[in-house]
Amino acid sequence: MNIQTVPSTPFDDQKPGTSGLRKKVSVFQGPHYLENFVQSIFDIIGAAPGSTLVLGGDGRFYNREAIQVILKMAAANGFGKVLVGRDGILSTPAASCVIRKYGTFGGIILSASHNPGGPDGDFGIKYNTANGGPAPEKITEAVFARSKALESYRIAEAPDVALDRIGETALGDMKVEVIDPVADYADLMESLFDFGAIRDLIKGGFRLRFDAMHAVTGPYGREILEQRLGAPAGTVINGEPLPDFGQGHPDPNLTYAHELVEIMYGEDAPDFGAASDGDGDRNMILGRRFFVTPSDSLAVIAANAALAPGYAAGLAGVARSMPTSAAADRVAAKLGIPCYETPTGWKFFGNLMDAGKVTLCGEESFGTGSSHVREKDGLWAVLFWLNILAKTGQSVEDIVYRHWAEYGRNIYSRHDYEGLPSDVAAGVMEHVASQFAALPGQRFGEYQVKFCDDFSYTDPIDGSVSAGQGLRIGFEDGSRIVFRLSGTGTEGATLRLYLEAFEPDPAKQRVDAQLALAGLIGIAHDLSQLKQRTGREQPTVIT
Ligand code: G16
Repeated sequence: MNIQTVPSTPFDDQKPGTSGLRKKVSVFQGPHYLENFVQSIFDIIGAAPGSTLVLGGDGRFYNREAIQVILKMAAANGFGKVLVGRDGILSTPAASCVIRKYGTFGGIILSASHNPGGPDGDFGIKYNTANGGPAPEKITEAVFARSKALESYRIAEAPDVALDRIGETALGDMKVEVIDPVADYADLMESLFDFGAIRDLIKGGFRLRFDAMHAVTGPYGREILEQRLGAPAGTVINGEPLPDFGQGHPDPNLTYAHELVEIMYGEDAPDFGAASDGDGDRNMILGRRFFVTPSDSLAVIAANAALAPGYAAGLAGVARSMPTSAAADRVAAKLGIPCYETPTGWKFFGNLMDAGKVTLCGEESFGTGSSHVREKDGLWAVLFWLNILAKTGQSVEDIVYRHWAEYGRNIYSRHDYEGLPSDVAAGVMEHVASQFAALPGQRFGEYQVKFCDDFSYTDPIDGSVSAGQGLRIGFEDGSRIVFRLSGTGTEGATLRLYLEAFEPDPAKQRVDAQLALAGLIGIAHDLSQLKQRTGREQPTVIT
């Protein structure tokens, strides 16, 4: 096999964000762009010759081409074997599962998550370490530094590898094993949940819909829900993965998963609805005409974890990202287990899970998961809910209402302002932060400011510090306003405004979140001059 060393020039914009490097497809298609980043990863991770790598993606446009390039570069960089999902497909949690199950050196996942795909859409790439989780910041920062100095990359001269059939082929000295992308993951799910009870629930007439949004979870949903759990054909909608996601926006929220939302809020709605995103790690849970916030979903799962066989022994602890509501904290307090507050980004949970400090993790950004893998996991959350529904016999709505009555309700919402000019978004953040010295003690209507800060996290395991993680304004009654800039967009800046209030009285809990939070929304707008500075009257998305 002929290995070429191709001269290249460094790029200065290959800084991984919240979850890997995400750019427009056209940027990745530019000469040497993908190759440089992949070589930077290989240079930094220092895999011993003969190591095994996992490779797969969410099937979006450019997935197939990128897989062939990475296979040839892996061969040229001394890997002994690559496990690749058939047709280049692996959902993010399935990739994490495969890395762990086969003890590989790590894996490369091709995805821009919930961002739209297609020739004009987004593409992304990230590296996961041997624990199955996203590389921590010390690795992503080293990769970025390397990318700014890289002057050549290595690639094998070889024909493309056929990826449509399971089995092993050779690429020079390296083996390429094409694996079933679904089987290992589906087996893991079956080991964690009471499939018998869920099967009986469905047999008894319980109706559900799962919207795969033309993204990666279609084949996973069909195998698990329709084949193994016996849900009728058609339970999985939009189940055919398409390179452009059917021109949709594969983000499971009330705005973008509108087909499912119409079904669940329509006549004769099913009992349960759920959706997942581009790469299968996010989830949205719906009851009949009822939306479960991701923060509540984490809390409900934590409170009912013992109902699932894989968690019957109890939870070591829970963790949530800072902007996620404190609903899970209340459950943890009652269970007498620790609750950790981390910056946004699943990579921050890895150390806690590896050290056995937490079992469940969750984020307001429609992410829930556990130590079964090291990624958030959309279908896992769906199955956890089905397990809870099967064991309690209650509806989604009843489970949440009872939960609020017991623990109190953390009323929660996130307002996103997408595609802002970066300087405008930065100006809003600076303006808010500039008031921090004067705010504590000030009263705004019924709310009195208790503290404000720019969230900083010291990892309790390795002592690493991550500063500048979001502006928090906390009030005496436990309510909160948070301003944060997204780290996953590819165009301009997205400003996120997170709002949270607490209502302990069951008689006042069944209120519309936007109405209940109106006072806090007003304060947030006054403090940030959001409308004046952005010219936006409304958020782009409210979740
Ligand atoms: C990624 C991260 C999550 C994070 C989310 C939103 O999810 O893995 O941890 O919460 O982005 O991040 P941001 O608020 O910075 O946009 P995904 O599903 O996009 O990989």
